[in-house]
Formats: sequence, C-alpha cells, structure tokens
Amino acid sequence: MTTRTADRGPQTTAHRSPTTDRLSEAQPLRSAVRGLRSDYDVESIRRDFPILARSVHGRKLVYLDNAATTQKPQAVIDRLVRYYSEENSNVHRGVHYLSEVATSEYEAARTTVKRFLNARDEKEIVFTRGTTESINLVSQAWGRANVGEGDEVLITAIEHHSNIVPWQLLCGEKHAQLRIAPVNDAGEVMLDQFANLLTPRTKIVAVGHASNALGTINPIRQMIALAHANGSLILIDGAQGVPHLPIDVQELDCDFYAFSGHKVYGPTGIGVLYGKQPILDAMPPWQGGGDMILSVTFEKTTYNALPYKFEAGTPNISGVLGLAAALDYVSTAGIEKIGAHEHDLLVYATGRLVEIPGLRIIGTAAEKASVISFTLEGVHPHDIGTILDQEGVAIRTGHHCAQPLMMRFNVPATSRASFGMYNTREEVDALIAGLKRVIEVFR
Ligand code: 7TS
Repeated sequence: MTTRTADRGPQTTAHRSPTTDRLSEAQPLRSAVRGLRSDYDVESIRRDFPILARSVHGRKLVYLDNAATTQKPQAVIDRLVRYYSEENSNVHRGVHYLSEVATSEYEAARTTVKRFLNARDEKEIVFTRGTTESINLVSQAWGRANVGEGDEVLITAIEHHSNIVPWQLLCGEKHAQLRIAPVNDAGEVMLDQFANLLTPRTKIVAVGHASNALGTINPIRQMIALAHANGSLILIDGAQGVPHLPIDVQELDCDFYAFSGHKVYGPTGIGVLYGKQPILDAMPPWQGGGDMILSVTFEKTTYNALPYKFEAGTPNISGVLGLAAALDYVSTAGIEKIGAHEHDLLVYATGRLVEIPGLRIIGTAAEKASVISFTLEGVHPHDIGTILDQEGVAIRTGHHCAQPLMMRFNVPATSRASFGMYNTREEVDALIAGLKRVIEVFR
C-alpha cells in the first residue's frame, strides 16, 4: 500500500471493502495492512484515552460510535487545562503578556492545521464551529454572491444533512436547482451519472469524502477533476475523511475542504474551513463583528485580511489549541497506520457480522472507511442499540442525519458501528456477542 490512499477510484485494490465476495481479492491488501500495523501499539494508544478505562452499566466500555464523535486523548485534555489555568486571554487584541501568549499559540495552531492539510498558506485556514458551520459559510458567503436564478448545485445521494440543507436554503433563496448524483446498490456514487449531471449551470459541487452512514469513500480525486473540467468549484465535506485518511489539499486541488475537530480526537465546537486563497479573498464576509474588520464608521466598514475576515467575534480559543493537540497526536501515531488499523477492524468485523443470520450490511462499497451500517431482521435498530448499551457497547442507531439515503436503501434506520484508532478486535467480538444476545431476546 502506498501512503496516499485517500480517494482511490474503484478500480484499485486499496481500502477494498471486505464484502464476502471480495475477501479473496483483498488478500494482498491485508498483507500490506499487516506491514503498516506491525508497529502500531493499540494498547499503548488506549492508555492515552482516559475514558476508555471506565465502565458503563457495570460493563467495560466498548465505544463504537466514533463517526458521531471520538474520545479525547490526555494530550488534548491537558492542552485545554493548560490554556485555562495558565494562558487564558482573548486573542488579537491585547498588548498584555497573556493576550500575546494566547494569540501566538492560537496562530501556531493554525500553522499545525495548515501543515496537516498541506495547505499553501495559513490564510487558507478558517476556524469555524465545525463541518456544519464551514459548509454554511461557503453556501452563504460564496453562494449568495455566485449562485443565481437557474444555476445548479450538485451534491450526491449519500450526503449528511449538513451537506444538503445549507444548499437547499441557498437554492430556495436564489431560485437555483439542487441536483443529486445517485448511488448504486453498494452505496457508491456512479461517476458517469455524476459527470452527466454537471452542466454549464453547475456553479458548485459539494460531496462527502466518506459517508458517515455507509462508510463509502467517494472517488473525490476524479470528482474534483470532473467538476473543474466543467468550470465548477468543489467543496469536500471531510468530516469522515480527516479521521481516517491522509489529506493533501494541494494535491487534491479541491476548492474547499471542511472538517470537525471532535471527529478527529479534538474538542467539540471547533472545526476548519480550508479554502483556496483567491476564492476566499473574492468572497464577501459571512458574519460581521469584532476581529473581522480593519475600520468601522457608520458610513463604511472595511474588512480584515484573510483568514480573519471570516472569524468574527471571540473565537473558540481553547478549541483551536485542543484541535492542534489532537492533530499532533494523530500525526505522531501516523494517519496511514491509523487507517490500516481501522481497515483491519473493518475487514474483521464485516467477516464476523455477515455470519449472523438475518443481518444485512447496508453499504458494501469497494472503498470504505471504518463504518458499518446494518439491519437485523425482525429487530428495530433502537432495540439493538438499547440492548448493546446494557452490555457496555456504544453504537449509533437511527437515520444518521442522512434521511434521503435511508429512503434510497428502503430502510427507516440502521445500526452503525464505527471504529477509531483505539478500537480492537476484542471490542468487535464484544459487539458480536451483544448482537447474539439481541437475537436471544428477540427471536
Ligand atoms: N458531514 C458528515 C459526513 C458527518 O458525518 C457529520 C457529522 C457532519 C457533516 C456534521 O458534522 P458536525 O461536527 O458539524 O456536526 N456526523 C455525525 C454522525 O454520523 N453522527 O453524529 C454526527
């Protein structure tokens, strides 16, 4: 396996999904994965996450809801404590010592994010509340200025509501059209249909890097090339990409990339919008307030330079510092190694789940992140989640903020296990044992 597996097209074997009929094909990959995993010490990683030592309902916690949010390593917790105990001050405004410390740490964190994404410049890194806010920023600030009546916005059928509703709001306001690229029965976007939906009116394409509900990794490199060949901009919703895949925004050449800190072992309430500098420069501001201005009179306000133009008001300073600590933590462990470890869990869990009678995996794409959605014949997902919880196993059940996708697969809801850097095969075994218990109760 090479180090760049972010968005291989379906024609490659990297990150092959472990559907039963493909298990034999995946053999060479598994050897490669083993190579990457050989010095991945999951037990030592687990010790860095204090919450993993706790129990729930008298059982050892088995946390398999990482697509919703990840747990935090001690390094992130310590960073928040250090900020509030030693550095707390507002940024970009005081000349006093603490404000200078807070400002320089805040800006150093921006450099950490810049490096993590391999952006060209710190000006391209805007701190937001999370993926949702990043997408709303683009749909409103860029969208209002650039999308007009009769224009089109293209998304896919597997998007999270956060990458649907902001575009619906924009299209409603501008009398523009939202177009949807369909997925096949495996949950993969059909690239030919995606390409056919690109028209001269397509102003922007917005697609998820990986689906939170199915795990599908989209072929974003091809999608970016197709969008650009059509003269459209493209935003990548990286909420489920950043935790699992190496990201290089220069190599990808996407126009925008959004992600949330809390899904990559950082704090809640902090996220990032990466945007290419000329595009961000040309955009009007989104929110008005302190820090985003150069000068204000009642007649006219001039706006601050990038990225401050988009960071109105006192930012989530501790969140920014905690995010940088999380990205440092992930970089030290190695994102490729994390991805390989999670892929091993995906292969193992899929193999064990398909042995359970009446269990159907929803989402069998060739390229998958470590997310498995499933239904169990005759049992409501909510009941599965409740019984597993009694066993200490945390999964998510419901529509996963992807209701149109649930309709596409004709299910009201699914159960979803999603793996993170600290999960183990023993935890997969606990999930399987819990599901057997569910079957005992309900059948
Ligand atoms: N996009 C994707 C693909 C997501 O998975 C999520 C959150 C978001 C956007 C929104 O991120 P936020 O941090 O702004 O809320 N996904 C989930 C989930 O799967 N379960 O809970 C939240």
